Amino acid sequence: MKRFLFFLLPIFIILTIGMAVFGLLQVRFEEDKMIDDLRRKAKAIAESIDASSLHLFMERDTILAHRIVDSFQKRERLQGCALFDSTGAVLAVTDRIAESTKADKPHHAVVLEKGVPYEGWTELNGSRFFVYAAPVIGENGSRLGIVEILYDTSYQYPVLTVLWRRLSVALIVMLAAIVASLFVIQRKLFTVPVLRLTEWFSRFYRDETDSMHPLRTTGELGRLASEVEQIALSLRVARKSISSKARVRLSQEERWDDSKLRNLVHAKLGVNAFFVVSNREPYIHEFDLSTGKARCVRPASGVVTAIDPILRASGGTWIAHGSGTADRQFVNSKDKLGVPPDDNRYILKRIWLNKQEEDGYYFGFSNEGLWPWCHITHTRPIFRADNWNMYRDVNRKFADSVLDELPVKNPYIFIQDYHFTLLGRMIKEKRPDASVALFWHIPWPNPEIVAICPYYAEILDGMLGCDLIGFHAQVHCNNFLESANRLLECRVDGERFSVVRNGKETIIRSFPISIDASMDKPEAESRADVDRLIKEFNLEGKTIALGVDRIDYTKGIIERILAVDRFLEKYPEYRRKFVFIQIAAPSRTHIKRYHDLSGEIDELIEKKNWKHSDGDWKPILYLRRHFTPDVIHPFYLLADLCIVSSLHDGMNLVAKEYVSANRNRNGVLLLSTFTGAARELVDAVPINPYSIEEFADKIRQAVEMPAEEKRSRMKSLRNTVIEYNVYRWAGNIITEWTGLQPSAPVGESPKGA
Ligand code: ADQ
Repeated sequence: MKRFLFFLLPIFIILTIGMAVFGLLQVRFEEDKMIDDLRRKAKAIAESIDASSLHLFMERDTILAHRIVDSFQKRERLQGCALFDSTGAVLAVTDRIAESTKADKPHHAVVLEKGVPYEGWTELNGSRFFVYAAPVIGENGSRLGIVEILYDTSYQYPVLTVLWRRLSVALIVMLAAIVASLFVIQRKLFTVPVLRLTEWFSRFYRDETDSMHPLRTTGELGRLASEVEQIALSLRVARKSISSKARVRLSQEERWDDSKLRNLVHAKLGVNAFFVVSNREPYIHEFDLSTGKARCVRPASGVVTAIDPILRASGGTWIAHGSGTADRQFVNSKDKLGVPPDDNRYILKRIWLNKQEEDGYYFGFSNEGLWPWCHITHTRPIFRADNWNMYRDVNRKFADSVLDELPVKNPYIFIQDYHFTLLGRMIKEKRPDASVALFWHIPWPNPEIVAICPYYAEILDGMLGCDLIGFHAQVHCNNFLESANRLLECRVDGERFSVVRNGKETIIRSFPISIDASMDKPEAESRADVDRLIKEFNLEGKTIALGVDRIDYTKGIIERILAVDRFLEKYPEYRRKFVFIQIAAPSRTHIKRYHDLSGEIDELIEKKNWKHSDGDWKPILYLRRHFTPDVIHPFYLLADLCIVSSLHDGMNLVAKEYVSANRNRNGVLLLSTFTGAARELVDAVPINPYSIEEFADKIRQAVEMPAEEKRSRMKSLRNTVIEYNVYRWAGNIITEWTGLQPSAPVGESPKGA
């Protein structure tokens, strides 16, 4: 509509001005015609007096003069008539204009002197009159007097008003007709073909064009449409042939890598669309506070670390909250952009949340409620009703956005994490044919803990809208099956490892997540960075321990510092010889518990450094900021030991990143037994972060471990991480998932038991 107005407005203004000028000229012409008519009439009267009554002026016969002027009294629209002698004195005047003769009449002198008639306007009793004054000329050319005639022109006003009104109506009707026909013409020529083309494009994007007739449009747009159809056709053919070639290649490849995953995705998903939904986006555009310029950062998030390589390999669309301060500057009209920014491999669609939504759904319900609910760290979960309502609304918002993107046939939607427990059900309600999987990146608690959440029934029901739910560890699957069995009206199938509710089956499986071990730069390339770090932080000859975490109470950062402190107390021979580097990314800082934790860590490090420091040596180096993976990598190479001391962790990818980076196999991994990773990385040195004494001894054991033992442990750890990499993880999920038939619920509302 805006565009139509933009197109129409200038035409409308030009036509209006043109028509108004035409109307004015027309009225003016009519007015001139009427005046001309009066002029002719006045002239005729003046001439008739002139011809018949010369002697009247010569002899100043006022009786005759009165008789003559009286005889004109009844003429149509004639207001009056007056006769003047050659000195300008009145000879006779009709009653109605007697007053006018008293006024000065400068034009009389001109009429008498030049002997030519005068015409003009005069005011009398508040009205305007047309004046015609003609000289009476004797036979010898002498000026005998003046005949002056006044016409009433008031009748012209209503006549002109009626004319003006009729003209206006005619002009408005004409204008409306022109605008209406322009509207119809531009719609037919422009809007309708463009709308059809747009609709066709969006259907093609959603794979809905197969059943449609070809796009028949003539003219320039028709040619464009036909070109688009050709491109669409070749794209479809290319996708199908990629899919069949991929099937052949898949059987030939051994180790899981990006190309094997790509082949699997093409073979199994084929031409079907693949969507990932998560809260955290994989690429965030932020304004740099120092330069004011926008820059793109990858968040410190295990979910992003794991899923980004998969989408790079498979392509598809990732839908996530656009949380960066500069995010809006980089999206197209549909809030999408190609990522990675310098090598577009897949589409990122950003969803905008306002402050209330972010507070209620993300900080409130997800991170003050669900996060501590699922982690056994003795931090009390907080479930606020208004947060829950916002959480539900935001899940609905994401569902609508996902549904907008889905093609007509067989879409696959891969939901990430605890932020979207209701999303699977919401998508399935509208699109039962869609295949939906949820991966739960954190632990799942036992039924006693599940039951403390006032909304557990809706949460379980929402999750059971999915076809497949994945956890990192079998113990989390078992907890989930038991929770469903004990708390919900459903049937748990112990053989198939599934939950059946309202006739719909959800498969529950464990898929231990991992990393892309091939991403690391060769050690030789990073040597310069390592040397730079040694110099910058004065680390020459020191034993380096490393921690890399988001600042989160589940990661056991406090316990790690206490263990380092105890280690130095117990084994003082390591003073000046040992440095612990803690890299920590601020996280969820709006939440009080996180804010307090950050302060607590600052204070504790300060205290311990003060306690142990000696000359230019201090035991703890604290780097509290967000780093890119490229910057973290040399720290992994530098570290003689990496400490992962989570109090509870779904998996923990830092452990795997350290192992992957450790190509020369001289590092040691200390790994909390409460991480998912500890189940796979059995050659790590196990630690219980709650036992500070034992933890300190494990640090010593790691520092003093013989080189041969280090090598053999690390070799075995590396084999596990390289073999069970993130591509295998994704491959296993996709294989399991695509083997399922998407099933729809029979459709009752959730009911807690
Ligand atoms: P997270 O709790 O986010 O993930 P984790 O698995 O440890 O944790 O991964 C953290 C990621 O952030 C790593 O890739 C790490 O390199 C990076 N990182 C840490 N500190 C950083 C910093 N200062 N700057 C930049 N990057 C930093 C959740 C679960 C985990 C699970 C993952 C994946 O809590 O248990 O392993 O999802 O499923």
